Amino acid sequence: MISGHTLALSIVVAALAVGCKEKPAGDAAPASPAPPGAVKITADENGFKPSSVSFKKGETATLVFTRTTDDTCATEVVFPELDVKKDLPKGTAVTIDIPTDKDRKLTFQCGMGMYKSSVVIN
Ligand SMILES: [Cu+2]
Repeated sequence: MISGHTLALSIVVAALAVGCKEKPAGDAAPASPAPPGAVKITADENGFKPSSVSFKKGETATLVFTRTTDDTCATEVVFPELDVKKDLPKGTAVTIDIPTDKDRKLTFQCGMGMYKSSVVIN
């Protein structure tokens, strides 16, 4: 199940890789310090890493995204269920607070809907 998903994703990534770099390289800004308890997520040529994060219901949950390469489609991160979309400038930590008021699984992905990843709250 996981391998099938990964394979399908790889094909999509390969097919779109050429047309996926829409932004020029910017100067890397210094990363701001992450709040305590935050989970760091790297956006690189393989997508988001880790691709699955879990938080306890009711606890403060923060994700800190940092893009480390220009060779990726993940120049922004989108949380469709939260209606959140943030640019990920290379080398800059971008903090997103995750609501943990109820059990659920949230998806996050790049702007084109590839690199699907998840946050589980339970
Ligand atoms: Cu993409």
